[in-house]
Amino acid sequence: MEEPRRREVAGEPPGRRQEVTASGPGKRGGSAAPPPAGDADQLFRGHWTFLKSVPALEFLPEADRPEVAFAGRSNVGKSSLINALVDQHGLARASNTPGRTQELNFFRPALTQHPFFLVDMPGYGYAKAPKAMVEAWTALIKDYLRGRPTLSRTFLLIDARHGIKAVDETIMELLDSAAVSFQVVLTKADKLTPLALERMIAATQEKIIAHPAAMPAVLATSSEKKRGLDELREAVAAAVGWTPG
Ligand SMILES: Nc1nc2c(ncn2[C@@H]2O[C@H](COP(=O)(O)OP(=O)(O)OP(=O)(O)O)[C@@H](O)[C@H]2O)c(=O)[nH]1
Ligand SMILES: [Mg+2]
Repeated sequence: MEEPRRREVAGEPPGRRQEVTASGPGKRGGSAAPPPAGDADQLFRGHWTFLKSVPALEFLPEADRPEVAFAGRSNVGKSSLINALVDQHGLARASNTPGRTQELNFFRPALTQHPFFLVDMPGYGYAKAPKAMVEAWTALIKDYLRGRPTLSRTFLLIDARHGIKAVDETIMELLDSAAVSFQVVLTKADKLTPLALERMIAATQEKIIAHPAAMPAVLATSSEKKRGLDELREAVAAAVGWTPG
């Protein structure tokens, strides 16, 4: 398997933002431009299965294929977005109650001509959970994001109503220093007017300029209204090195 991006950008000089972003999401492993719109559907078709829940790094599945992780504050809509992406209600457990996902959950497509994992992560920044629990989740999230060699890209979910918060900045800095490329995805876009959403996209783009590991494009999604899903599928497909054919 080709070396993941994190190794490509590790230790590069400050100008590396160009390296990370210039060739767009298709850059991983040196692959070409992203596939044409709509084609990435093929990668998500068919049944998806839950592989395992990982409470500590020692239980991670073998690092034998690329994976993309969905990270973000508690309740931002990570699990819902995974379900919408694969069009399979209830694959990842979503809930009204913050702190629903407490372990790293690995999902894989049943059609395995291009094997990869989608990883649903526990949310961070949930102040009401017991301190010890929060510390354990945070350590798991950080250790995983920093140390997983086959993590091709992290999709960092941000609630479109609230924008990037200090705790998100901390995670972005961690991803910068570990040289793990990440893409910001706004969630719950259905809660905003089109104008407010445009403004939030622009404001978010401004904020991520400072982050060398950030993909420049900010995606806007709604799991509820099934918006922005094709763009996200294309970004995932490019991140895991898939090309149509
Ligand atoms: N309006 C709206 N609500 C959404 C959307 N996506 C998720 N939600 C709601 O947001 C709540 C949290 O969704 P989850 O998918 O469980 O969020 P999560 O980030 O996985 O949460 P944790 O696992 O607790 O960190 C649920 O009540 C969802 O129904 C969306 O696109 N639009
Ligand atoms: Mg969840």
